[in-house]
Amino acid sequence: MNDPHCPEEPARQVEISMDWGSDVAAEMLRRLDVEYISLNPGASFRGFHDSLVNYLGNRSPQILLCLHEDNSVAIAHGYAKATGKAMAVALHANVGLMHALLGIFNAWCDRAPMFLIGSNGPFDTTRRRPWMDWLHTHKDQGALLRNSIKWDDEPRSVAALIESMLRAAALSQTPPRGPVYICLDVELQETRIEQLPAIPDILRYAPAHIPEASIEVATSVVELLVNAQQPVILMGKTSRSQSSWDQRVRLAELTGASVATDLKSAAAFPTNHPLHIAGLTLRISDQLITAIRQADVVLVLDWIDSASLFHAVGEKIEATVINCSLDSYLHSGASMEHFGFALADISVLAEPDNFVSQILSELENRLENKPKWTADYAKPALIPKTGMPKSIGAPIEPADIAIALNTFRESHEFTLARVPIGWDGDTYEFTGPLDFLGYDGGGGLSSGPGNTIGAALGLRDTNRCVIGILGDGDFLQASTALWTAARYAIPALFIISNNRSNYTDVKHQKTIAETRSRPLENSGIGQHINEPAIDLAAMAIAQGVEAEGPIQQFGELIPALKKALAVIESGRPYLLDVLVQQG
Ligand SMILES: Cc1ncc(C[n+]2csc(CCOP(=O)(O)OP(=O)(O)O)c2C)c(N)n1
Ligand SMILES: [Mg+2]
Repeated sequence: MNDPHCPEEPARQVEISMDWGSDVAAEMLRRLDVEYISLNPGASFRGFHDSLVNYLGNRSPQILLCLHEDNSVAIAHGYAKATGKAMAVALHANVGLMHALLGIFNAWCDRAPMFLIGSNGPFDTTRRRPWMDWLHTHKDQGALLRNSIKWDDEPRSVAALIESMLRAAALSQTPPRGPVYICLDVELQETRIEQLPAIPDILRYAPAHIPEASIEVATSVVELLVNAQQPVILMGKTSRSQSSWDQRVRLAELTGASVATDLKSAAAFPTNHPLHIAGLTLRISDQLITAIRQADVVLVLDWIDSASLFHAVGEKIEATVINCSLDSYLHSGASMEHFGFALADISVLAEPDNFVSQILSELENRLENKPKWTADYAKPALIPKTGMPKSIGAPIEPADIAIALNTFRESHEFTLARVPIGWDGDTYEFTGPLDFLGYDGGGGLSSGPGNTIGAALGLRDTNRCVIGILGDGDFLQASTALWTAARYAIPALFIISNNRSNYTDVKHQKTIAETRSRPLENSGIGQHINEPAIDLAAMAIAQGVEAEGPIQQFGELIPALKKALAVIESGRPYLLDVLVQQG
């Protein structure tokens, strides 16, 4: 059922029967256990919208009104990151879908499950309203997004719609997961049902069991790991399950493997564990390159772009490489989110969490339950990199945000839904699977606010404070997402790491200027978001989100965070604009 904390639209007063095609689409979402549907309205799905409100009574799923379709999708993406579950998103014919495409690309690259409901038509030209119905009809709407989804359909009858939605739900949740799209023709939505086809038992259309590796493959991997002197495990995309986390820790300790994680993927291993390789970043760290050079066995668990990592090592890889991933099932060549074709002496077609679970007991047996790693768990505490203690009047460095957050971690459980591009992963430890939810998937800005809101929505019933630390450029591309957080009292904390610039691209301009011996001082032109500086707190307040900022002195940071945390703990969103130094 719906989350009782979510302020709702009026629910239906009387029982309404399933009389229209779109009622069936709404009913199916309920039976498929979809909790929320984000949308920006449009006439092309007015029938479906009516069914959500008047047939379902706006519950299970409940509508989340968004002011831009990119935000609708980013919220569903953040929700999937936090819960592993698919939310629905309704998209207006053509134009709403076009707005949504970037978010869909991000979710696709991130392999996030999502139920996209489109609309079209009327397909029959004689039934089109003048002007707009023509503009908002497309012969093959799925063609606009087919390269960024697992499957799409445009069913032509209620019976076909039922089957289509069953298939969509199962496919979206079958690993490798991803968005699916069902387009509802206006005529189908607005058809009065003469005789309702039987809706089958959903449980009889279950997603497929996740495949395991064969016994031969599992045994050969165990053999390699038992005999390895210096194994390395690359822990990439994993689930948010605590038991799978514990199994990964056990795997590392049993085998004595050094473990790498990176900021593209959600937290996969305790970064404060002595076996974790330092240098946590979005990019390829020097520490990781060194570890691969010294390794004799490398176990790759769904690591994003391992081919580039091996290229960066720059010499023949001596280690035996085991690559465990199901991702190749989705590789079509349409886009390049499959990255380079990665080295693999043994390629294991299994989901990494499953595979770790599969080999663990055999490993325990072979090693007689004696972990190769025996050191104490405790690792020296983080050394702040910004020269603490600082004077209270000192300007704020980007890393100070992490350092300030650390001071609250004994009393609060944080989920970082997002961190900015330049985040220094060695300033803030991840100690559990919900501590960090990874990056945007497709490198498309405007995802940060929505991802943060979706994660806060998905984790609302837990005791976690959900925080998105966002670049100002990312935030400004999607700032109207905040209204949805205010409207539905979603307790997300947005901390803007505000350098008043698209600073990542300033660095690119500097690189080009250096190569071309051109003036370095011009590298900020067309990049800085300044003169006039934008009042980000005012943008939040205008949408009903409490806010403070810009704060610019180190001494303001901790008191401001304290206030921010009190607000989100009382169930309301908050924005803190932190003016940080560029660099
Ligand atoms: C939709 C989209 N437009 C443009 C870019 C190119 N781009 C990558 S990083 C960046 C700057 C982002 O600025 P901000 O979020 O403030 O982070 P900063 O680099 O300043 O830390 C831009 C414009 C992109 N990745 N996505
Ligand atoms: Mg910036």
